[in-house]
Amino acid sequence: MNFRKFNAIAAIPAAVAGVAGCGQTKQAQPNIIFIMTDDHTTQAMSCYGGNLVETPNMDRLAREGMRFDNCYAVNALSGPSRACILTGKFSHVNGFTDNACTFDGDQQTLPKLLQQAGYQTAVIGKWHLISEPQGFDYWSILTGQEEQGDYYDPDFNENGTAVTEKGYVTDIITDKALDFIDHRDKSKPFFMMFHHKAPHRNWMPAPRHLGMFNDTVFPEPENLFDDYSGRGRAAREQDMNLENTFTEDWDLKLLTREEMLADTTNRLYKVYSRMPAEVQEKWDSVYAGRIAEYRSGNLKGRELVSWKYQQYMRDYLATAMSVDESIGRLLDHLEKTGELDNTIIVYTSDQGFFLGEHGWFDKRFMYEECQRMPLLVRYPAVLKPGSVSSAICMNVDFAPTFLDFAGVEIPSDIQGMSLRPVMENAGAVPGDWRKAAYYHYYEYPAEHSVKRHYGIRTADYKLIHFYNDIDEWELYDLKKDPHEMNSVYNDPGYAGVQTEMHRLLDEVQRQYGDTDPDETEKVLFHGDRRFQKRGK
Ligand code: SGN
Ligand code: CA
Repeated sequence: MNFRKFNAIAAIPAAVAGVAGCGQTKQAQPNIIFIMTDDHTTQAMSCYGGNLVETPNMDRLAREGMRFDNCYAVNALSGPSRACILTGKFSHVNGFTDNACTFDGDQQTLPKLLQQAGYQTAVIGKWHLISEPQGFDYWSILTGQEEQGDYYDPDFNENGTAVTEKGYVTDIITDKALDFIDHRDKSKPFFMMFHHKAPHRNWMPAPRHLGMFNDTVFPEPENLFDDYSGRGRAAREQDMNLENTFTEDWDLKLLTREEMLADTTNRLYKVYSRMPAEVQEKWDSVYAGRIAEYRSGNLKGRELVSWKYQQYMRDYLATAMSVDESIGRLLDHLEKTGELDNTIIVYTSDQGFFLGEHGWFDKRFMYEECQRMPLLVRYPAVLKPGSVSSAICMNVDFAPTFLDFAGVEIPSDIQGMSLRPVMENAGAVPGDWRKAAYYHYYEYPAEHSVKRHYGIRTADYKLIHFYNDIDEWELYDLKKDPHEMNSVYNDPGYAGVQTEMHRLLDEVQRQYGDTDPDETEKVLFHGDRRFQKRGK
């Protein structure tokens, strides 16, 4: 590790170090560690009641802090979610509507504002916004595979210099984060964005976790065999299902070493070849049984989908183990260095994910499993341990929340709102709190074929409009139909609810300035770069 980079940091923001906001002293500014994983979802966390796996370190954050049960992505895709978090603004305002965009780093962002207020700032891990980070004193971001990065021996851009690190991505990102904490300028508070790649597709576990769930049979979601009869064309015409979309090589890893060596252009080989020989050996032995089982030819129809679901869960959940361990390492480290209680520690993911619900993997839809983001916050100075909040929150709220705690005036053009009143109130929802989360997804036509849509989610209902390619509305009664199996749009029994949800949607779109989605689409839609290249 090159410590000179941290020494260089100390010199940079000296000119602004005294500019603590709102007359607060610098000592009053807490450190902020924002841990964000990629595609981790609440169903895979025991503290959210998930029945798949234990996540002891995430559970510790929930036990010692606050769990938010209604935090939503406003555009459930990586780049867009990250841009919303950095700016506190919706996609149509920050300009990053889909993964083929390039982030306009010249705009106002959270790290720039915190830096101006005397914070030392860093981003480590997945960035995915194409343009070089601005507002960070230190960055070490994943490069390669269109910035998704690699699981093994990943490449980084470290303050403008290309470096390849040996080892497993989650461990390396954690090492870098702990290193930053140790070697930072200790005269300042710090803001660190600590962004994991795991557990993103194609779900490659750390060597120590390879095969750990091979003998585990996971419970299936009750709607694994959804026939989409209760919904419209968007659900039927997606391309993100285990039955047809899930690939034998990339997703299921059903290639022997010999087969991979015979076709070194295969994507699985490309990532396999990054692993050291002893890990490749372990990989070969772990996947041999799976390959043999598949090739026995006995798996067909529903049984085959169930089997794919088991393999998917084995890889996804084993990959996510490294993230839980990373949180454990971070908490231990902060405890040892005496920084644990004066640091706001946030755990979230760029969006949720489908773990077989509706027969799907991936995200993008405004349905519960992926619209909902995990959000855990530990900060004992303010938060009641073990508290839970049902306040409707969005990822655009993170920036104003951190600014608020840092004593920085929240710029009036930021669209999210500070969660501080909820946090200070043991999670209780203030009387004047917002009634709906807004959503707008743009990336279509593109990989996974999820049609563009917008909508709102309130405590009890969800209204969605698929407005492009088709013109279909869906309405869900979330109390009666939590798995969103039957749209009740145009059901006379819901006429009043429907009218009220339309009124609220209009109001929210006016409030956020997203009144003409068709126009936004013409101006901002970029399509999916890889999809265009493939010409699919
Ligand atoms: C890759 C994945 C997709 C995934 C996108 C976006 N395909 O393209 O399955 O939806 O990333 O994910 S893969 O064949 O390369 O694995 S995001 O989280 O970065 O938005
Ligand atoms: Ca993601």
